[in-house]
Amino acid sequence: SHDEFNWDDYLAETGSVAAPLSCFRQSKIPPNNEFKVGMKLEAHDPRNVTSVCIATVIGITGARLRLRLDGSDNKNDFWRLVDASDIQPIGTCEKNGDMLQPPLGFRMNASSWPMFLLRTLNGAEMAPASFFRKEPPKPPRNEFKVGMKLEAVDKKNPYMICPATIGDCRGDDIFVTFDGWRGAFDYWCRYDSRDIFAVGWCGLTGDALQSPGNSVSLPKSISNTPVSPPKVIRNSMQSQPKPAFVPAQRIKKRSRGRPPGSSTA
Ligand code: MLZ
Repeated sequence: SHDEFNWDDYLAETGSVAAPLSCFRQSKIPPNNEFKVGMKLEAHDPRNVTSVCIATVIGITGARLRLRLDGSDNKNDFWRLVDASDIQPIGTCEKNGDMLQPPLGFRMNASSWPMFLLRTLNGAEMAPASFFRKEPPKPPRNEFKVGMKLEAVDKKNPYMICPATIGDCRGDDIFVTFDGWRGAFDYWCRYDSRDIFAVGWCGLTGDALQSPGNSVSLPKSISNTPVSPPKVIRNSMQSQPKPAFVPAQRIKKRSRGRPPGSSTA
């Protein structure tokens, strides 16, 4: 439609550059997603990564799967690329001599796990091994630079992939800032995170790339004066007007977060 977000226009209007493909731990061409809703697979429990659990595909979005651990509630869904290293066909765990574990917060008595496991797998449609793709290798080093644009998973709303800018780089860590959201969703992650993608990724996978937010940060010197209070315009996602194309990080000296594990001393 006429007000759809367009990277070419946005990069031109903001005078910015896209982070090169070689920066990302992603395949250059997004992997095909052949999974179907209802299929079962093995997944490491995101809240207890040493446990391998049974998961069901609850939804499909681009090259990602929305997963729910069998025996868990519906409040802890997680999203994984079809080439994620922590999902595998059913039977892999046993082949490795390991045991399938109940998810953290298993909704039944632990003693009922063996029977639950039998029942959940009985007659289940298992995702074939050919649907799982090999995880791409990590780029040898962090090649991101401050100001580069990318598409990134909003970790607070992990079904969303949004336009973002590299706000800072420290060693192997990068600060992902979301355009037009005044820092509310920003996070540090490693340069080889599977949650960040090159500009154009969503266009290739068919994912709905969100539009930038429309919040504009004014410089402190202006926003602190009584005549111009800090302007925060936040519309609902349903009715986002065309973004102002003023990346906050260009006009505001940001108070940056710290990379994980860094000391303030
Ligand atoms: N409903 C939320 C969505 C924000 C998504 C931001 N992504 C960077 C809100 O409007 O706050």
